[in-house]
Amino acid sequence: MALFNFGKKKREQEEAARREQEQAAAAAAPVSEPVMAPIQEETVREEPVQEEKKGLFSRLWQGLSKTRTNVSGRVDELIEATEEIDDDFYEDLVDILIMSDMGVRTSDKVITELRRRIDEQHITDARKARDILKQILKDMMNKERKPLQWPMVMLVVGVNGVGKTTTIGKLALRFKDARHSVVLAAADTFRAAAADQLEIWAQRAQVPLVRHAEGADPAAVVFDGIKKAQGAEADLLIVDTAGRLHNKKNLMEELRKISRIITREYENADVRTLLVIDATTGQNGLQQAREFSEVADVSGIVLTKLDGTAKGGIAVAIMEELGLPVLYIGVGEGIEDLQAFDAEAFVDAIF
Ligand SMILES: Nc1nc2c(ncn2[C@@H]2O[C@H](COP(=O)(O)OP(=O)(O)O)[C@@H](O)[C@H]2O)c(=O)[nH]1
Ligand SMILES: [Mg+2]
Repeated sequence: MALFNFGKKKREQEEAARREQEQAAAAAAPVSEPVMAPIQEETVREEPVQEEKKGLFSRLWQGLSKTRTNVSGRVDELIEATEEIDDDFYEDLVDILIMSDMGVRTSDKVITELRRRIDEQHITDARKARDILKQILKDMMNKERKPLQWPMVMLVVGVNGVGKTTTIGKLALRFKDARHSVVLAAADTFRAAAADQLEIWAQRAQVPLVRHAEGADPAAVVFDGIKKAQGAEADLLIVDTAGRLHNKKNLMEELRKISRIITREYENADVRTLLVIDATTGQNGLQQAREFSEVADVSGIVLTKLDGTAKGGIAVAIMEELGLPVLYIGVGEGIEDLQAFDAEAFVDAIF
């Protein structure tokens, strides 16, 4: 077993200072106030919020450009060509939504609601229909999320190649930047390359990584990860998994075993299972999500590679058809290209 530890001393000092601050804040806060960070952990950074928001939005805008051209471009054309809002208009619009991978059921639901609001408000201008459509999508995707709680274990699952390891690297950096201490566990022991790849990210993020040899028991890696996280009083342990869906029974067993270890060894930790879905796989990805949520208690979705698809409507389908929140989205291969999902910004970037 190799244990990698970077900048330990400095981190410990930072940690001690952070804990002291937290304790002081906790003492000052009313008892009923939960001492937890909001999901938008950017808020604790020191950069000017406005600047950062602009930067984040431009990355989102850039990352969703293919979907925007596909969806917004077609909607614009339709509006141009529409003299009155009639059945043809709704039919063409539903086709555009389906083509963006929103799924037939979800697209129909959106259009039914659009019809209702348009009738109710006696709207005749197709341009106004566009604004209402945007609002409906925002309402649909604006799901309540559980606030983050520390210590936390993030179990990252999903089929091969969807972007699990990359996402973990991005998450590690993100939380570290928000002054949380992070430990990574390479429980994808199926291929040695997986741990090597995670190790590169651990080095970039300057966070410790726990790994075993290829073929080792993933639960044993998780066990050591927990010990490492507890020893360092870390906020967050992120676990990379192999997630071989082709054998559902094995996967279920593996995840169960990992969960048991966490429950037994890390009682006070909040466990979140993040399912990573590759947006470029469209409806297939939706099917994967369905199958995974049958075997694992999925808390939320990370939708990756949105920059590589014109069919970002899959985000709407996932939320609507599976009732699972999209928590983060990947809009590129860079470290900054993982964003906390924001329904408002997402819809504004594709329309
Ligand atoms: N364009 C793009 N590529 C991504 C994104 N996330 C991951 N990737 C790429 O997808 C490939 C597979 O990622 P990896 O993390 O190894 O997937 P894993 O098998 O699930 O761990 C890599 O080439 C990543 O760079 C993203 O948001 N956008
Ligand atoms: Mg991997």
